[in-house]
Amino acid sequence: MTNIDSDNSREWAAQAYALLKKRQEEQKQELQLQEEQKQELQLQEEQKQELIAKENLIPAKANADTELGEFDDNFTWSAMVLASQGKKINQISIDEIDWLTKLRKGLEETRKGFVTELLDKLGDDPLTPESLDDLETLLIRADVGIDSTDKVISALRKKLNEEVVGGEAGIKFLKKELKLIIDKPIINSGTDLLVPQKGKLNVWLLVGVNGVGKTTTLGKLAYLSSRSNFKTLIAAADTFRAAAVEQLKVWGERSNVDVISNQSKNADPAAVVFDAINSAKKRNVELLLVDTAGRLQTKNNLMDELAKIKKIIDKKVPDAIVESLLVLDASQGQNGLKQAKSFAKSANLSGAIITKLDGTSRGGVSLAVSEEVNLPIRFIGAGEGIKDLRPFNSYEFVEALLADK
Ligand SMILES: Nc1nc2c(ncn2[C@@H]2O[C@H](COP(=O)(O)OP(=O)(O)OP(=O)(O)O)[C@@H](O)[C@H]2O)c(=O)[nH]1
Ligand SMILES: [Mg+2]
Repeated sequence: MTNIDSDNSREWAAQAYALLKKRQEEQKQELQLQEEQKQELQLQEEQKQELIAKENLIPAKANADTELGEFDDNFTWSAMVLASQGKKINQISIDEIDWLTKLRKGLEETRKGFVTELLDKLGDDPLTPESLDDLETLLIRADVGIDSTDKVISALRKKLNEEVVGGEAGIKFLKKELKLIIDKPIINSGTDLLVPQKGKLNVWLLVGVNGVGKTTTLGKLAYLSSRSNFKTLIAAADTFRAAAVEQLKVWGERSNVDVISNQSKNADPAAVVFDAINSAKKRNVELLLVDTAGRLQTKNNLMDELAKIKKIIDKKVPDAIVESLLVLDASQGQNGLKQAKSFAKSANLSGAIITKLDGTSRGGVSLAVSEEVNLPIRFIGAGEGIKDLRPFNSYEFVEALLADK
């Protein structure tokens, strides 16, 4: 682990675990109490035969839907990553631990492909020009991309010419270089974290080829957004695929967000967006999430359609804050990178969302997207569940990518 002494960190993690355990016990007790009160009330209701809906009297459920897992290596690693970012013990949540554990597990395949081999090769010995050649091959194999790999290897070579670099220091330096690559487009964009601006209409278009995870990602974003108290609305502008609207409605229900759609066959996507903007204005919506088609008759159609949607937005709400987010499936590796390049040329993108980081060995493609397409990564998805998407954090990503177990 970086920055912190490992004995202290274990102790820190153990304290954090104990605290979360206590919190969870308290939540459970609270739930139990609620349950008992509920039962008692129910009884009274039955006795009095009054028609009072019990949900009006008792909150539906306490917020304890994520279970604290074991105090294991995953917990310790996740807690240490949070600690080294300056988090205090009483500031961490089970959700954060849960996500970091997922991220680390998700990147396991990518890591196996290169870190494990790299660590085996490096051992505790200082880096040599030969080990750099090995590293180069491993980075390319992990889909990091030629440009990013060149950058990292040249930086390491330069360092090696100046001083002796031990194995551990080499990994530390590698992490720093990889983080620099990912951070560059984020810094250039002027925004660390993509968050809707309060009190304004923000429109986020989710674009990308078919099957990459646009609709699923939109569902997860709707959940994140409504849970963070942004007034949220969904526009079902993928009118090409038959089941797209139904799929979105399910996500809308899960996250308690309305979906604006047009059921008629071959409805015009731009017209759906038109209706959605009208609704958004009426309801003072802060975030309008727009699902778009991944496949039309031809690729040109797809780009034309996106251009049309953008034109409608610019015309109807010129001061809305518009984000065009390219959704990329990490498991597609270099193919995904090609798609990103072709979309970037015609679709005027402002960011990327990387999905399906769980179970792929190609998580390295995130670096290629940053370096070669110059897009800030805004969110990452590592699973099909509603909570399996998080704002992108380059430190956590690189730590998970190079975690040493
Ligand atoms: N394992 C995993 N599966 C995911 C993730 N994101 C999406 N999927 C799955 O990928 C499949 C395609 O997802 P969709 O959201 O329908 O993709 P889409 O881009 O909207 O597809 P089209 O509408 O056909 O263009 C679904 O089975 C999702 O459950 C992820 O982060 N991890
Ligand atoms: Mg879809």
